[in-house]
Amino acid sequence: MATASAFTRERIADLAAGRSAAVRVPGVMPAARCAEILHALESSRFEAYGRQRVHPPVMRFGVGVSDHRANGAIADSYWPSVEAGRQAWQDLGLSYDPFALCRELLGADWPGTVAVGTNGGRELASGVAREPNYGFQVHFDEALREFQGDLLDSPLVAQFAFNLYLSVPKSGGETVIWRHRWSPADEAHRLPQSYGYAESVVGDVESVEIRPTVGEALLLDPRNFHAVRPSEGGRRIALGFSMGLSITGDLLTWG
Ligand SMILES: O=C(O)CCC(=O)C(=O)O
Ligand SMILES: [Fe+2]
Repeated sequence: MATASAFTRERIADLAAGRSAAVRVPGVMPAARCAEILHALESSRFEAYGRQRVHPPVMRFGVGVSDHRANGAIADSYWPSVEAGRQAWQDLGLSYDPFALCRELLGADWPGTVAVGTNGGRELASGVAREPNYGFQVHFDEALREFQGDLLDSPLVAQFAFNLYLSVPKSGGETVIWRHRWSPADEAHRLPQSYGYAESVVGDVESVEIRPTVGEALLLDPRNFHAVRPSEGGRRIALGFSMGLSITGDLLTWG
């Protein structure tokens, strides 16, 4: 786990190569801007992720492809909701696109471009605001396992998860990352019908616990099992999206 003052190409390369588990960049988004985005979101209606799969419930504003997966492919229902999500973000009335700002931060030092990924030429969603007040179960994220073939038009060689914290609770809300990647035996620890695993799946392997601060960005290797602890005393709201390193050398995002 590294703390840096910016997303340098070395930090991103370290993550892609599996040399580090996460990079945190505190204060990368000015507090006033976080407050502005948060203010716009606070009066908006968040929706729950699919409640069967995601329990305890996690609220989100915007669209995630994980809720639109059918037989290892993107379900048809995804595309109209990408459009609706885009409209909902526009209706917030901000004079900028918060996800475009995040992509700029990520691309400041990267030799290739940072762009929203496409599938069949269509742009995927650019991201969500997530509110896991009851936490996230221990889980991993890996498009190569969740989808058959390539999720994006350009194949990926590494995957990252990006979070930018707009609001953090008084206590709790820590992100925990374990030095453990999925193997078939882990399925014995799977929670029924859930995206998550019992904590026994990680045993006593090395872990890092991160207590996010407002304006901080965290880029992690989501192949490592990770979790978010329940929050107390305040909302935990973060901008989030997935990102891949494509074979072209570009960074491609999706929500
Ligand atoms: O909210 C966080 O800190 C991490 C959420 C998460 O599971 C992810 O970004 O993949
Ligand atoms: Fe995750």
